[in-house]
Amino acid sequence: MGRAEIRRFQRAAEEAAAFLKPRLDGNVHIKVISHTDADGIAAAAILARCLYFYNVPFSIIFSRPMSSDQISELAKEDHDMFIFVDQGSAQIETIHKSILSKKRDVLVIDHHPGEFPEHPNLAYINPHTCGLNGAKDVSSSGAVYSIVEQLDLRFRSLAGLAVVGAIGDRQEFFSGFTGANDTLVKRAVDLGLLYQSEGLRLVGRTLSPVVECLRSSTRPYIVGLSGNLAACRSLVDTLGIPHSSLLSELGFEVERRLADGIFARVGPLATNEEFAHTLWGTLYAIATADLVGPRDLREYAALLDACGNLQKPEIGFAVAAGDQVAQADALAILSSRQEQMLKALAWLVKKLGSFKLTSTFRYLYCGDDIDPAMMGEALSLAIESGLIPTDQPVLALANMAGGLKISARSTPGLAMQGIDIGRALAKTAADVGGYGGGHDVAAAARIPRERMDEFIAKLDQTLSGGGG
Ligand SMILES: [Mn+2]
Repeated sequence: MGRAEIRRFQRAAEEAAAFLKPRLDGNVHIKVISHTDADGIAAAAILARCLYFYNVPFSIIFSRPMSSDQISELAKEDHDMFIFVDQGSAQIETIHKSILSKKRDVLVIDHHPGEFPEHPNLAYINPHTCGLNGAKDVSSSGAVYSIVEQLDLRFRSLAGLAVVGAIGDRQEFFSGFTGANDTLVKRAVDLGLLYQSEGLRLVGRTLSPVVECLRSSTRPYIVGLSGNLAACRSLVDTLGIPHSSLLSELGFEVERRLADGIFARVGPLATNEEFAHTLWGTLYAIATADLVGPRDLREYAALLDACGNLQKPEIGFAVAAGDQVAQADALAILSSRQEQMLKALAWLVKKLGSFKLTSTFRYLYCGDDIDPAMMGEALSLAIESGLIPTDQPVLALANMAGGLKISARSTPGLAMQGIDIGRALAKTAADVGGYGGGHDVAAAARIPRERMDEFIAKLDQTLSGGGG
């Protein structure tokens, strides 16, 4: 992966912009369909800022990737153009049948794999057609940004949101960004739109007093401090840090001392690479007044993610689109999401000894003790906090209405060894009368509850027979 792929992606953005531009004259009514997660919300906000600027009549809806039925319903609505964001590539057949067949225009701005047919009313941008990896190199917010930047340089001030989406989709790695994300971040820093520094990467560093910032931390979850106000107070007191200060105001030296204090507190975890990199590293802050919302990009991503997860994507969208008034609501949503996650992680920490080990993966049966909708994220956070070893894929299983929900997490390192947890889960779930799928490092499935033991045995077989 190198310059040639980035240039191809750039050209795809130019072509998509050329398709979009004549349709921004105010006479084309546009329907935007985006995804209910941080990336989808950030991407929709970048697009909306562009559409507002040109006075384009438009409406937006947030949804999980739409089913065929939903797209057929959508096609009955009277719009001249449909823009699918953070979805659409995998649904192109239905889009073809129900929208393109009516000679309506479609633009697909996505980073998921799919199909890319030619059609006079269709344009798309997708890293997969450019030799880039859609799971790592760029997300849909970066793709939208690449298009609007072609239309007018003023939209460059939205670069921070493009990176927020990438962070939301976990496209920032310990070594930094890759592909189109890397290019985008470096340029935004050069242009003075983003400020890059080093420090404690805690959500809340620019939002809440330091004691509260530590207490509410779920990324990483700091055993002994997260959820424990008294312990956080005592640590901060020991270091002589005023309770009311923001982490972002402490200055590098004090922040470093606090980090050392945290490392001293967590014992053996201090030498855990996942934990260390999740706690301390590169920070990106928005350096332009054109964006409303938290200054720190990781905080911004957490805010949008919380709004999506608590079924209030429109609140996060309002903030990202520039609505100052929506900010208080969004922050309240972020804090209730953090409290939920603190509880889920506290429970998981108590259960660390209950994980079972097969020859190829680790798993925990959670029964009714955890909300299945939070289980996948709780697993990701526990891994990033160094609580669960990642020498093998990790699964959690929980009861849900009508069956068993399974969340699985793996690592890029295991994926490089050929382990594709998404494929393995899809195959094994189907074998026991369920369904599932996802990426090589994150996947989910649903199966009949009574076939759990069979599923575990079959998945072990699948994974030992060549990695799915
Ligand atoms: Mn995405």
